[in-house]
Amino acid sequence: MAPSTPIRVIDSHTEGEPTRVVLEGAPDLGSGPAADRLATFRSQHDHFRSAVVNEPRGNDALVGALLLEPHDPKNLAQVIFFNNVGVLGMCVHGTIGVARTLAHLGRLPAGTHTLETPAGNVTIAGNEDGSISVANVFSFRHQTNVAVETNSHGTFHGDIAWGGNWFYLVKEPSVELHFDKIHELTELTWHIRQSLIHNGITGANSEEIDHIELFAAPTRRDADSRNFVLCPGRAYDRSPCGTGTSAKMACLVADGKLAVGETWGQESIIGSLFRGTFTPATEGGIDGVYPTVSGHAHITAEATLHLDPADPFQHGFAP
Ligand code: PYC
Repeated sequence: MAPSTPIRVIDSHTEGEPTRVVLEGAPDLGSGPAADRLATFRSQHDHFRSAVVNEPRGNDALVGALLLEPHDPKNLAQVIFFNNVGVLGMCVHGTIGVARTLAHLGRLPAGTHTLETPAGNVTIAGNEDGSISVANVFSFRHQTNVAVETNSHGTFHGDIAWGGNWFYLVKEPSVELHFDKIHELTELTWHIRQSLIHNGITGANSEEIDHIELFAAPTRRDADSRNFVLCPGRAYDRSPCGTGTSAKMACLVADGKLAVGETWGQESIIGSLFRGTFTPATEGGIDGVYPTVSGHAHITAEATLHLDPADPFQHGFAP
């Protein structure tokens, strides 16, 4: 049987969290805005998503990124992110991975460049220390001190905030934020997420809160906080999660705990670091911030994926 179109990819990791950028072989999604292409990808090409990021070619933590022609030619590119269970409106670690991939290909001229994402346009820039900065979408706190009762772990209190994805930011985690506790942290945050759904607790416009973020004191001297972030498909973020760092900064600013000109150092559960700064803003009557998040990414592989029609697992599998 003839194999399908080869899929050319470049893999990288950003502060430990992997990204797979699809350069060639993606389905034709037209030339519209990112939100329209995302809708087409989600409704018509889910098998492609699964083939690229799920086993046997990928893993639960892997985030895929389709690198597409921009809708507006003044932008550098359009990017559609996806993971082991679906699509993502925005992903900061993935954007840093895309920027590192473009630089590796010699396709990132000096200066700042705009990328179109389904959550809005973001700006990327390379820094002298080798890190990459992402000026993220408008981020804001939606609700504060929301209680959620779990059957298994008691009641938690947290803020609901948007940083390009919806987050529930827990104030008092009952499990120590230590790498040895990954299993317990995953169980805990999964229960919190299910309890949010069960109790009808959502982001704005009834949107599902699909990221849960816990905080504790940092172990690094250059960080202000350490986090654990559960992603939608039950994988934990190896990086400090850039959309989660954006949501956190929006909450800190709303509480008067982070001032203009200050840098927020967010450490991940594996000990890697994002640095965040912000510009205050008001959009649609909502006070929030435009966060900029910086981190390092490294290329790990260049590959061609093959989907063999005779392979019963050609489109991947996930639990
Ligand atoms: O860095 O924004 C992020 C992110 C979202 C999900 C995984 N990483």
